[in-house]
Amino acid sequence: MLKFYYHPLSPISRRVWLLLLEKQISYQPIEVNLGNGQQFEPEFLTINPFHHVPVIVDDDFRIFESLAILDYLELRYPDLALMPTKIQAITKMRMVQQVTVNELMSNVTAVVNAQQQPLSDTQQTRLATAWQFLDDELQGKTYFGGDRLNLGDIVVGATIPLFYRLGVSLNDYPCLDAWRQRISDRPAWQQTQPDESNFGRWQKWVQLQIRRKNKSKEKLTQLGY
Ligand SMILES: N[C@@H](CCC(=O)N[C@@H](CS)C(=O)NCC(=O)O)C(=O)O
Repeated sequence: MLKFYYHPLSPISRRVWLLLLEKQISYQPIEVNLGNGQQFEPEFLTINPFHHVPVIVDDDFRIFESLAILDYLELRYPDLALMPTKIQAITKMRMVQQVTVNELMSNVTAVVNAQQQPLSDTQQTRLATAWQFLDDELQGKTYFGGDRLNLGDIVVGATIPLFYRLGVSLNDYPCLDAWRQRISDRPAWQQTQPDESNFGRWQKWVQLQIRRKNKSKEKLTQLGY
């Protein structure tokens, strides 16, 4: 059976988890304990040398990098399709995914840490530009895929609810906010949503990573790098 290495609080694992549920693919979940560093153990490093979840292993075929996993699963299990067929629709779906990864997820730790260090003007502008882009994409549509969910909805859908829970207001982006509510009501989203206490644990874990990064930066500066 398809093995799914993940952590239940990892928003990037959630992309794959949502797809597995939406496409009703049977899988064996294998939790990797990121909190105690299991991702750095030799056994896991042979599965993903970059020590990240998610990873899937389908028979002997191993894949990491969430967007590659989504593509693989979509091609391997074409039922309940999440991939559009028209050139422009596929390209738009990719654009939506990449904007989410490059403009939003790259700023998520800064948003978690915003009480300690307020977002810079550049970060705020990048986020607002991304919200506006996504809102424009949703004009007159139910999902990013039009009437049907697609792989863009999966990636944005693992991301926007996270920012929303971190206190980002979407009031100025009514299509995006209505879409957020719509997908959050879907059973796959309900099933993969961390409860309040786990969400708090995830925030603490991210803050710990930030502190560790800052400490090693300080050390390098002291050493003259
Ligand atoms: N580019 C990777 C990023 C995956 C990633 O950063 N996963 C985080 C959890 S959300 C992780 O495993 N962090 C543990 C670590 O890097 O040690 C992907 O899209 O799959």
